Amino acid sequence: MRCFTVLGPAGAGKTTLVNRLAGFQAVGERFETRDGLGIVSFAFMDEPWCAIDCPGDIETLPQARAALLASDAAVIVVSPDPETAVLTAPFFRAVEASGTPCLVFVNRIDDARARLRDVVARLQDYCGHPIVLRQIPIRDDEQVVGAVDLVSERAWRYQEGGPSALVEVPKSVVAREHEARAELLENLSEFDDWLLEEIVEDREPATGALYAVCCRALTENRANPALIGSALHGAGVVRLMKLLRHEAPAVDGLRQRLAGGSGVGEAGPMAVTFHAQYRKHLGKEKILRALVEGVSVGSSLAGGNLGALVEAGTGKPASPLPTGGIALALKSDHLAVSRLLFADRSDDPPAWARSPKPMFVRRLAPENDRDQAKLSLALARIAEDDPGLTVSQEGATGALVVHLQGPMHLRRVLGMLAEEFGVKASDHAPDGVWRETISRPAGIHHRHRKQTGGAGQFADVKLTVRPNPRGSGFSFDETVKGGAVPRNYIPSVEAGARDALVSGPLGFSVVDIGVTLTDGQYHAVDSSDFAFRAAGRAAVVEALAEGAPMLLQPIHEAAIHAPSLYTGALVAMISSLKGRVLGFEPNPDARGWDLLRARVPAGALEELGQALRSATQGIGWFESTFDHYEEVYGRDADRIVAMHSGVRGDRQAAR
Ligand SMILES: Nc1nc2c(ncn2[C@@H]2O[C@H](COP(=O)(O)OP(=O)(O)OP(=O)(O)O)[C@@H](O)[C@H]2O)c(=O)[nH]1
Ligand SMILES: [Mg+2]
Repeated sequence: MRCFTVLGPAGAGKTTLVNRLAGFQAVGERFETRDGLGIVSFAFMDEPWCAIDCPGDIETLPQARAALLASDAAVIVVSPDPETAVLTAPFFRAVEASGTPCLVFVNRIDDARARLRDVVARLQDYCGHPIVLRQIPIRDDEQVVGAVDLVSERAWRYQEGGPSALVEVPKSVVAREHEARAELLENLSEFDDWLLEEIVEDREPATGALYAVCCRALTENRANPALIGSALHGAGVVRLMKLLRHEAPAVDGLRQRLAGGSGVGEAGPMAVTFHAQYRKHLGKEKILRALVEGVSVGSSLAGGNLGALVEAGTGKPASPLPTGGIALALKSDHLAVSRLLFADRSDDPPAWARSPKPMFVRRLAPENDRDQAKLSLALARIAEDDPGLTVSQEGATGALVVHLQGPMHLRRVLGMLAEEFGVKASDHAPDGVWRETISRPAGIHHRHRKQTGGAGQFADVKLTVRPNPRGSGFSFDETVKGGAVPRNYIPSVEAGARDALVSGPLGFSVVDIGVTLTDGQYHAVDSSDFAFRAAGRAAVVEALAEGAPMLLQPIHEAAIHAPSLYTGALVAMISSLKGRVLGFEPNPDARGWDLLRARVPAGALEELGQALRSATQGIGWFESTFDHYEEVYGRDADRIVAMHSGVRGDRQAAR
């Protein structure tokens, strides 16, 4: 069985196209995953095929990347509108990173207003390989009514609801056809010396040999052929399937790609899992593609036995799978998703199949406090299967923080928590990660003394606190003379000082201060580790308040990815968020994209995510890492402190 992934911007007509293809000879029903991937099996010229229809919504790009793990080829479906070419950028980028042979289907040709060559030129801005136009449209009164094939030089007239009819090349397109064909040959001659020679010698290359060059160009992933058609009217879809059939590689090409090179022989993976979902009462189902012959129920795969295999669309038993066959693996708990499966082990997928850590961050809390552990467990289960989700815990509070693809993804995760795991949860803005320090030294003398029943507590300390350089953290030393504080109690004073750092006078944890214990007193009976720890803590608490506390905000360094078209707008946007642009340059790994580096206050990251999304039609994203802390003064500081004490108040009230 051969398999390709269909992807492209929302509304380009991917689902319409896949339904058309299935119409040739459908096998069972379309199988739809919870996140919207459609798995469709059909036959074309009596050979089995499978198409994976990905939603155009950017939030499901992680699923599309995973689908490429199981794909011999990719079809990028686009609209014939040069103005929307930029929307294809994320799809070209994902497919190129994966090395999947890719063809472009310019759909909705019935609705085309622009010139096809302008459309292709704008698509080329985002595609690293040459896009090689294989057909040109035949127009009748502006309306596209057919196409001329540039290799065979045959013309076809579309017929509603039936196969296109072979016609003579209309006189009106002859000149354009010659021009486009010359361009095609020139493009192809770049990968073929024979063809180059034919052209130089002004000979007419044989059609069969020309097809062979086309086939190599796609199989070796050196060019992307482009076809035109209308999924809605069934025009050009047979041509598309024929191109895939004759020119796209079969499953061995994928196996080699996954093994990271050529000549894999026995070494390549036997199968891949590219999607999984949990179903209440049924457990987990994984979608698996066999890359070799003989994968069947009971087969040893990833160090365990395959439990059950059923067809995705019909639920019928599907064992043994043909080479390249796709099925749902059930009762196979040992299989994880997005893995390369060998008999005795499973490997991580190549880096291109993994998605960057998403930038949309929310804190989740159970509606019922008692469900905290259940929520944590359920999120971990969901994240196992969801390549677009990561879960972490907030350092100070232990709250559960999810990194998601966007608001729709959040809704899906909350829905799954409720329906599949019975946990109702609500989402909140993540806590800020501010810190505080002091701006001047302070000295304190504190005596801890208590008389409780028989035994008393006594500890007396004198200490100073001072600001440490930014980034140097906490330090402790002592200058105690003559055993005023006995050696064995000094670590307790330090432990007390550290206790005081958990929450400073402004309500944040305290960094970058130095504490020196200078003097003190003790009592032979009543002094203890406990008493000195309490004294150290109280002394530092008082000293911090004396030391003119100051708010620090974390500054992140963000790497922002967006088509270069948007870079100007992004530079302005970053300044308005009090960030600083460090520089930008063309992204060497993705044609048409810039990589912009900026320093941005952590408190502005959420806003950066939203602004970036709306400025780039959802295409741009960033990854950020903590860089350093910076002082915040004046009204900005007051606002953050007030907001934070409000949040703390709310949470305490909720307990
Ligand atoms: N005129 C015209 N309309 C089309 C064509 N193909 C699809 N459409 C229409 O475009 C709309 C979107 O089509 P879909 O197939 O759902 O698009 P999609 O690419 O699957 O969209 P998402 O799954 O949302 O990303 C539907 O109303 C289709 O009828 C076409 O060739 N010509
Ligand atoms: Mg669709």
